[in-house]
Amino acid sequence: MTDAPAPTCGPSSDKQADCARTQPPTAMAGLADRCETSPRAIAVPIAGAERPVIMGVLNVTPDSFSDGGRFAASDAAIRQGLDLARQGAAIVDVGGESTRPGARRVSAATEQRRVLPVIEGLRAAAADLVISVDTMRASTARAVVQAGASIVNDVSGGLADPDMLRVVADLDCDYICQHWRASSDVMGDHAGYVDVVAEVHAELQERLRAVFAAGIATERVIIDPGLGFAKQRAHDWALIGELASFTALGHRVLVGASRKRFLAQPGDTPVDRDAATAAISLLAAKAGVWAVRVHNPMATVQAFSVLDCCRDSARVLGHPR
Ligand code: PMM
Repeated sequence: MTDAPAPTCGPSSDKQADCARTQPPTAMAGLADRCETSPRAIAVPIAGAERPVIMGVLNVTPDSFSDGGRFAASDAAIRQGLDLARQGAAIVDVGGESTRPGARRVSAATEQRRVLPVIEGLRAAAADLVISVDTMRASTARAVVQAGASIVNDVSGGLADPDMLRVVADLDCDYICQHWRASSDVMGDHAGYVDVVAEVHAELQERLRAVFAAGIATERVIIDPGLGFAKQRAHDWALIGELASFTALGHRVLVGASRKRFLAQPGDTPVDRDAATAAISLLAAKAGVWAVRVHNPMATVQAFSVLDCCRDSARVLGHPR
């Protein structure tokens, strides 16, 4: 875990996170009810934190693979964003363009028409909530940061828009640089690797050189191996097994496994994958990952509570884990 700075807004106190952190496993049912029901303040990603920050997924799209269409209307999306925060998300990641396999790009105008009212609504309802925006466009990045977002989540790592890195450097906001090879409609054609872990490392390092050359500060950067992006199932699992090699690079690391196809069981639907997602969140915690991006924060909060209780018990017994 690096000395990770907080996103640039809001206070560091977080009563709900403290509440979640201190619940024993037997008390986990109804955890959210016992925590404050108001939207959460920022859970600052602190150095040496023992559990990752939770980023809740809010897709304001008609076609995302898991929640596509459910939150396409702004008021429903704002309600869902606040609910993600109540469940335990310290960050809400708003997306206006689907990146599911096969998805086609939408125009900048469409993307911004979807996300801006939601960011404004969330900002008005929860002044301290950290808002991230999932966009590959510099113009959208500029508009959303002006509207109150603190993090630009660029799944293309600056490859989709030649202006992105310069604009992010200018905005001086946090930047998620994800491993990416090609846009979603053709990424399946680019999912060939000899050594996926080595190649994702090398390609991310190349992106980081471009990120720093553009003037983005090191402490602003969060890296992401890009599970499901130009990856086959076996590639995703190989990356999961080597998460610690990414955290060893010294940057904050974000992992987005939630409900993805590599977690699928025969005959399931994406919402059936929340338990598997929570299990990945635990592996991510063990690897020192900074944040996990999930659709169901409560499942991951419960998984983290198990980990906390395990650690607390080990400390009491004098065998810290
Ligand atoms: N996955 C999706 C979208 N955005 N952003 C980051 N940083 N990492 C991811 O793994 C990621 C992402 C696709 O999943 P969704 O359709 O459920 O949002």
